[in-house]
Amino acid sequence: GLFGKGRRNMCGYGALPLEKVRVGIIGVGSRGKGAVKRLANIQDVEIVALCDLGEAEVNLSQQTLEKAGRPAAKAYFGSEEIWKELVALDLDLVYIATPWRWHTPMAVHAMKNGKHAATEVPAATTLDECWELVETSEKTGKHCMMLENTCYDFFEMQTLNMVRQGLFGELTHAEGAYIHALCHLITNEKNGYQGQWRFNQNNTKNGNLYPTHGLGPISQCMEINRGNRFSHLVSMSSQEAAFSEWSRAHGKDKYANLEHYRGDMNTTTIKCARGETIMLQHDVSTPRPYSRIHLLQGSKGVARKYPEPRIFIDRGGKAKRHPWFNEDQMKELEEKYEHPLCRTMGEIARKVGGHGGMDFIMDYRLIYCLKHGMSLDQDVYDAAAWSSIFPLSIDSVAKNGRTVDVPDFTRGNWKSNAPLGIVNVDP
Ligand code: A2G
Repeated sequence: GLFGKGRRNMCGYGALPLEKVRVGIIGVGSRGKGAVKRLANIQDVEIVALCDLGEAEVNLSQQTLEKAGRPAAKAYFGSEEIWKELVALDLDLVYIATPWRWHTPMAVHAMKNGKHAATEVPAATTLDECWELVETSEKTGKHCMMLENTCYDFFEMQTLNMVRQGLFGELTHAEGAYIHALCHLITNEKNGYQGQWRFNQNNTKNGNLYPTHGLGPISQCMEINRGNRFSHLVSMSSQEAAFSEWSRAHGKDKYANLEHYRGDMNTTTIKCARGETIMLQHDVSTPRPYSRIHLLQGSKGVARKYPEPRIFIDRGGKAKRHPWFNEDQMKELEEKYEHPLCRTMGEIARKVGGHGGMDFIMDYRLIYCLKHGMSLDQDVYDAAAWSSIFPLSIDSVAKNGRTVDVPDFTRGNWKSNAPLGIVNVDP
């Protein structure tokens, strides 16, 4: 309900149920075109309109709709402002997969025009944007979900389930990351990020520029904004080396001598109100295997996803050593604790795809919650808190690693907000 003049608590908030969810998608490039395919595979979704700067991108997604036996969507392309025409249509949801700097302006505009908003990660890149999302969602009563797909990956969902059933005891520490060698994409001037926007971000900002893939699932386990919150953080970046070396080795010397390019590895330590610590890393330069780490440590055990999923739980007894569980024990745990949503949706999710299925589970669940007038698994406070590490880490790095406070975007409601609904879903 309302908790102040024109202000609702959006945590646990359910909007009016919908029979069909009419969607407009802004941005159908490398990320958005997959969303078109996934949403076309979900019942009671109507893809009303598509928008992109490029006509070719829109046409490609029209073909996707045709292949799925869906009617053609209204098409918008050709100018930087044309997305506003899409937002003006009769829609329930605006789905945003554009470069970072557009996420907040588009989500805010959508909500102000009476639509729910779902945006790619990060939802915001400044604290002002974080607050703007929160205030707009509260004032309009429209949902604003950040599309953090990693929250719906199979091991993340299983460990969330296990955390809630107390298997790891009391959580004390977690580690997450976005470690992904992206030099080839960041320096690709033709088929990389439109106008090289990701290079421009990395060339002007030093901190954790992509905090949410690692942080989202951990935050759900630690009940951030629902009994817990981020309190403060410290952040440091290493020197830059891998990006310039890679560029030199690949004949791209113009990227090899940049003065302000982000340091390779950023490490941020976040302290939570209940006491837990979170170690969060970002590195999109170094040639090393992909990792989001996803380590959860409690008083009774530990789980860690990368390089391969491992779990250990202390079951008492006299053991002095604590070896990772073997394959049989891992299988047993999976059978017992696989998240119900993965159990029912896993097969079709793997078939439709999107990072192995998690993207589909995310979209399916978003539509399900909207249809049933339920609160979303990721609300505007999560979008704000998880994204805020972007500007806050930059701030701490610039101050030689000094402590920076994380704002309480719930304005105190984190103390009484109910736990996350996804833990006991009945899909
Ligand atoms: O690489 C992956 O697909 C990322 N997603 C995505 O966020 C983006 O950075 C992309 C490169 O453009 C995950 O790692 C889940």
